[in-house]
Amino acid sequence: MVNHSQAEIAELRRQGYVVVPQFLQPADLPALNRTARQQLSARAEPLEFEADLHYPGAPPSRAAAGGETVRRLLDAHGRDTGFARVATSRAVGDWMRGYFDGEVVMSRAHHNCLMTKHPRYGSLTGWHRDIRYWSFAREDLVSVWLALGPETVDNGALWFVPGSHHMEFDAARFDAEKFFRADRADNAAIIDTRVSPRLAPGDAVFFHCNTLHSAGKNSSDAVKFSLVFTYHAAGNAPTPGTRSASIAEIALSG
Ligand SMILES: O=C(O)CCC(=O)C(=O)O
Repeated sequence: MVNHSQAEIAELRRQGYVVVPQFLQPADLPALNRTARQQLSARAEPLEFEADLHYPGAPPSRAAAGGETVRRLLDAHGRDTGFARVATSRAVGDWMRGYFDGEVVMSRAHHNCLMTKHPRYGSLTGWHRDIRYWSFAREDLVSVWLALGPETVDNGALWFVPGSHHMEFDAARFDAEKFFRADRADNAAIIDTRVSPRLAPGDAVFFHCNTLHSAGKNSSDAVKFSLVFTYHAAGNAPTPGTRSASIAEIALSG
């Protein structure tokens, strides 16, 4: 019989992403949600603001209406022991060791955050590959996105292009910020194949660093909260001198 996570890993290899329903323990969800809301209302540092990224729909500056809207509560691992427990849990470690076929390390150089998407001032995120955030010997990192509440097209859920992690594109297909140019007909044909999986509270989506993805605006009246962490094989080193190598990584014990 195929073990559950082996089938999920095969799906990730094929599609570039896979949804794992009820990956978080239901008993852990209330505390994770409580902490998420407490930390957001305390505006506990370090924070990233929508206004600083200038994505479509974001307030133009910190001084503008909605300018103090938080996008990411950074360093989720460092900010709360409950978040850290999830990031380094046996369930995540086993899944990632299964994918990488060996020892696994968590990067703290990007993601490692509590992602929020606010009604009204939350921006939409254009099509991109997360590898733009990192520099590693091999482009082989996997993120886990953990929904603390429901995620649908209406509240700004992720969209993915299935199979796009296997596609090869020259640099002209991306803009200066490494967003995949939706204004090109060849790119638009690829984007047309997008899907947005609905996530229930506690569901996870695992996705490869080369999978094209985007996310819409939140047109509901509630903030959406998700925990996001990224992993790579212990033998896949960050490039010295880059942001990826700038902060000590966390080895996941087996
Ligand atoms: O929730 C979003 O707007 C998308 C976030 C995303 O794709 C990313 O951080 O790489």
